[in-house]
Amino acid sequence: MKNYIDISPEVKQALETKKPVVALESTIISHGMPYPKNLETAREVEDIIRKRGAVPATIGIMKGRLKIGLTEEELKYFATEKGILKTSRRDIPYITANKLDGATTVASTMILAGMAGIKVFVTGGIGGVHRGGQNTLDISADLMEFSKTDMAVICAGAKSILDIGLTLEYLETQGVPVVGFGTQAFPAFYTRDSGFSADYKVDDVQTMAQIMKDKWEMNLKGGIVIGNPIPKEAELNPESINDAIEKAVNLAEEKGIHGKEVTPFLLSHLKEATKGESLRANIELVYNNARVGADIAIAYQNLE
Ligand code: PSU
Ligand code: MN
Repeated sequence: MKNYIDISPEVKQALETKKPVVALESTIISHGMPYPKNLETAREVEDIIRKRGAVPATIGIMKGRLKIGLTEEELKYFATEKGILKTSRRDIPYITANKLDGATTVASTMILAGMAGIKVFVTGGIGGVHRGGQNTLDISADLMEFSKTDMAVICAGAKSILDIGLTLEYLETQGVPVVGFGTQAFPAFYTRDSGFSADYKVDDVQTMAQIMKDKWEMNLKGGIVIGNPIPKEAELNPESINDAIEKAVNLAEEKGIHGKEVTPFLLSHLKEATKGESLRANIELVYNNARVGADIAIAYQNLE
């Protein structure tokens, strides 16, 4: 495995000295946000994590090498370079074999972070069952990954571009705990309450860390979805954002957009439709997840 992985000096030292490390994905940089906001956000997220006392490890694939921890220059590369492939589990071996660049999704970031021994991962939102997924079988590989890879994933829930009810059903079937951090409601990314309930409400990072430790010590394999709602002051108006989402989903269907293009199309369309409001909300919720994720990583490391 070592033959494939490059761990940055900062992350390597942290892992060796048992400091808390927080993984970050690169699809959100290359395919989730436009330049230069993507780069600013990626840097700021890393800084937030460092300031709280943990070490960030942004993950991606460069020229076929699995990178755990990116330099400033490498972050910029992911933020600006065209032709970086959106990489989920299925794509990894093709990309390494052909020495290509890949931005990692939630699924593939979980895999690569897991290879490096990281247990906590901060993102914006997870993929899920797309609307109409019972017919199209468009179910993000993120969900399957939660049944396979041991990782606590702090997110702001799942966007209502998805069918959140079916997403939660799928996670239940796969045996994946879905926790609301400080809330019983499963959050809906731009808004604090999806109308669906998380399995459990957990109010503090110590309890969260104990759940992680117990799950993995008992060899109950897999990930944990930690839904951390967007801060109140950054939340979008549920009616207007859901209306915009409805229109975006219909447009994607009309245009025949499918497969891995769907999520990036919807995100960029929503940004236009909301005059940038959706992007602002997206950035704020990621910062909020970085704060909570760093604290969970620290609490977990203290238990170990
Ligand atoms: N949610 C966001 N921004 C993103 C994504 C999700 O708010 O950029 C990305 C994540 O990388 C996630 C992926 O893993 O979209 C899911 O894509 P798909 O539905 O094609 O599996
Ligand atoms: Mn899909």
